[in-house]
Amino acid sequence: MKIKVINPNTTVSMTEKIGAIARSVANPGTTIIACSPDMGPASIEGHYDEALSVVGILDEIRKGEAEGIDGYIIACFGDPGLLAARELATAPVIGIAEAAMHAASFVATGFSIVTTLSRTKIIARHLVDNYGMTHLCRQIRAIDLPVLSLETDSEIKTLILEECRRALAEDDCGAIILGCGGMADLATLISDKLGIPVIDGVSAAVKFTEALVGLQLSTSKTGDLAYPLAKPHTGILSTFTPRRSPN
Ligand code: 2AL
Repeated sequence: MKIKVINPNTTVSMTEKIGAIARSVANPGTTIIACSPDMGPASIEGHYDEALSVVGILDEIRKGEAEGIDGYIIACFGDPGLLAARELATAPVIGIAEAAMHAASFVATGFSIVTTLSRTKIIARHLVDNYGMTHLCRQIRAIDLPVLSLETDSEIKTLILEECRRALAEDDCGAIILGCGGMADLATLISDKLGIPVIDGVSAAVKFTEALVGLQLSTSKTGDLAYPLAKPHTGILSTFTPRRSPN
């Protein structure tokens, strides 16, 4: 099966890291295609970045549907454009935040999230509430460093580890979720050091996508996830007019 892992930011080193982690957990018969959109922000750290990233994500989904992709992963912790992507796709689409929270709910009765900048905590909080995970989320923590410092700052691993250690000591949580696609390579290291399940949403999303494809479950085209209605789009969105007819 072919899984397209879309890093919604345009930072190539992060896309490569996310792709490598996805491949390391994928089944032998799974091909991981990791990409970032042609257009979009270099990192996603707020509502504005999220909104601008969605058009590029939808472009990758549209191309993927023509390429025979079996499942998609949106590899940014805000799960930007998730429901819009599901409208465009027949194949399942999974966001890394929802995958991580669901995985955590299987192995613990409470989790904390450790993310990047404090301003992104509200995005995680909205997702926790939307996904019905409020009763499980003990705390949302931030290391207060920008996303791209994950690519450049060698000290950042220690900061994340220390924040996870504080979560374990103070939050009464049984699992920790890493709140950024760029932290995908840190879960095993931190889990080994702290002796607690540490969940990277990219890995969880790969395994959930494989499960859904294995179960022959595709995105429902009944109701609100039906293909978008055909109508003209103007300006720089003129190529985004849906080509498929709605059901
Ligand atoms: C993210 C993420 O996962 N990738 C990105 O560019 N921004 N979200 C976050 N809270 O760090």
